[in-house]
Amino acid sequence: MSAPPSPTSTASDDTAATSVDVPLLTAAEEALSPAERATAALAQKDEGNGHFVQGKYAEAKECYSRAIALDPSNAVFWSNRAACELKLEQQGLAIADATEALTLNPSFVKAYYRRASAHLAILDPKAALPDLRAILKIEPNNATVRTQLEATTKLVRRLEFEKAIRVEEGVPPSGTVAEHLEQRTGGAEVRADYDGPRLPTDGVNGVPGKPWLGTISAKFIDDMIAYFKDGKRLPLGIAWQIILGALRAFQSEPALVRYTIPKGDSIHVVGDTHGQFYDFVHLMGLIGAPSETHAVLFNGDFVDRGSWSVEIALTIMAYKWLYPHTTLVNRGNHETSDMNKVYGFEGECKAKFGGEMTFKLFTELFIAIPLSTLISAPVAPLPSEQLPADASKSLAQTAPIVDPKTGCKHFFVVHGGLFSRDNVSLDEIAAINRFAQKQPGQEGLMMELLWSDPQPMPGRGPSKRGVGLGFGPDITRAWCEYNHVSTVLRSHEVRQNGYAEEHQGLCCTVFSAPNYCDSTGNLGAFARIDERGTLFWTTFEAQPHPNIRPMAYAGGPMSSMLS
Ligand SMILES: [Mn+2]
Repeated sequence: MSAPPSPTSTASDDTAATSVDVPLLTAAEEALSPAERATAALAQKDEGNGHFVQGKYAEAKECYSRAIALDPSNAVFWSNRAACELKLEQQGLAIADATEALTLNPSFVKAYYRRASAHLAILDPKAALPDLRAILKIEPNNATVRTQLEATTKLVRRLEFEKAIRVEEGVPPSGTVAEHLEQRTGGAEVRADYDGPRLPTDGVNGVPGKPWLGTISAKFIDDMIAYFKDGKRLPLGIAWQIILGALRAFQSEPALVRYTIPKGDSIHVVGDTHGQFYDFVHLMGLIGAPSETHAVLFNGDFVDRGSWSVEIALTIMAYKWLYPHTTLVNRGNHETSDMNKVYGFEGECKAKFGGEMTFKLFTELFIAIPLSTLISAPVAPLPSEQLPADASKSLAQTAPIVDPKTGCKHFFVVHGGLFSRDNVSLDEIAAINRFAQKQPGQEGLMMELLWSDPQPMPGRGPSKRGVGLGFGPDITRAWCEYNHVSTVLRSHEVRQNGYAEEHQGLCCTVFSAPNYCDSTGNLGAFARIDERGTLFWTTFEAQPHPNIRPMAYAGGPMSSMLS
C-alpha cells in the first residue's frame, strides 16, 4: 500500500479504485497553516463521530474524508473511515483505509480489528487471522478477540473441510427428505398437538403417485403468514414439503427466465428483504400477494442478517409452489451456503428446525434459483410527454432503448449487475449451468451477476466491497444497446431512498429492507412495471418488530465483528 497522498495531491486517477480516495482541499483550507489544518481535521473527526453514533454512516464518512484531506498523517481518521465503510458494506475500501492506518501506526488495535472484520465480511476468514493474532500480541489479555480468533479459525477449517467433501456428494438432501416424508421418519411426521396451519388435502401442484409431498392453497399461505407473525414455527414436515414444492418449480426454469407481462397487467419487483419479516409482510400488503394474474419478482437476498429469514424464505417458496409462473425469484449473493454460515441463516435454520437437514435442503434449493429474469412489455412505450405524472422520467424511460423487432421494452432484472467483459449476450446468461456450478465462486458470469455494483466513473473498476467489480455508465449503455434492454434493474446495495436511478436510469437499484439491520435509517422501495414498460417506484417505512436483534443466530463471536 502506498503512503497516504499529501494534502494537496489530486488523487484524480478517477477510473482507478477510490481505495484511498482523498478529497481536494478548498482554497480556504489551502490557506491554513499545518497546525490550523490539524485542528480543523480534528473538528471534522468530531463531527464525523457525531454522525456515526446516530447511524448516519455516509455523512460520517464524508467528515472523515475531509479530516484525511486536511491531515492525512492521523491514523485515527483512516481507521474511523474504515468503520463507516464496514457499515456501508464497502469492505474493499475498509481494508484499504485500515491498511493506511496501520502503515501510520502499526500498533493500532482498532485498525487491525476493522481490517479483520472486513475480511470476514467478504468471506475471506483466512485473511482475518493474522490481524486477530496481531491484536493479541499487543493485548494478550483481550478475551473477546481471543474467542473471535478461535471461532474464525474454526470457520476456516469448516469451509476447507466442506470444500474437500463437496466432490463426493451422494443422495441429494431433497431425496433424503422425500424419503423421510414418505416413511414418516426423521421428524417429518406432524404431531397431533400441532395447532398451526396444515397443507390442504384438496390443494394444487402435488406430484401424482406421491401424496406425501402434499398440495398447497392460497388459504394455507395466508394462515401460515399469520402464524409466523405470532412468532410460531412450522413443523419440519410442512417446511420440507414447501421447499420441495418450490424446488420442483425452479428446476424446470432456465438461468434466465423470460416473462412477458400479460396485457392489462403489471409486475412488481422487490429487492433485498434480508430476513426483515415484519417489513416483508407490510410490503406484501402494499403490492398484493402473487396470483394467477399478478406477478411478483423477488430479486434475491431474502435471507441473512435479519432474524426472520426462515419465515420470509418459506413464504416466498410457498408462493413459488402455488403460483410457479407468476412468483419469480432471482438468486442473490446471500442465497449461497458460505454467506449463510457467516450471516445468520444457517444458525437460524438450526435454531428453528434442529439438525442440519433443513439448511442442507435450503442450500440445494438456492442452487436451483434462476440467476436473472428478462421482463418484456407486450405493448410499445408511451411517448415521453404522455408518461403518467408518477412514472419514472429518467432518460432511459423517456427515450428508451427498445427491441428493434417489437418496438417494446425489456427490463433485465438481476441481483448484482453487469460483467467484466463486453458483449455478454442474454443467450450466454441463459446457458449458465447453475446446477453444475452450484456456488458463484470468485470469478465468472455467475459471480458477476450476483455481486457486481454500478459505479459513477466510466469503465470498470475494482469493487468497493472487495468482491465482484464496479461497472460504469458507458458499460451499462453498451450492454443495453447490445441486448436491446431498456433498463438493468438490480438490488444488492442499500439506497437511502429505497431506490436509485443511475447511469441515466439505465441502471436502477431497488432495495426493500427499510431501516436495514435496524440501523441504516433508509426507506424500502419496490418497482412496478406495466404492460407498456412504464416504470413506477413506491417507497415505504420500517415497521415495528419483536425485540430480536439482526444477526441473532449468526453465532456470538463472529456476529459481533460483523454488526
Ligand atoms: Mn446482495
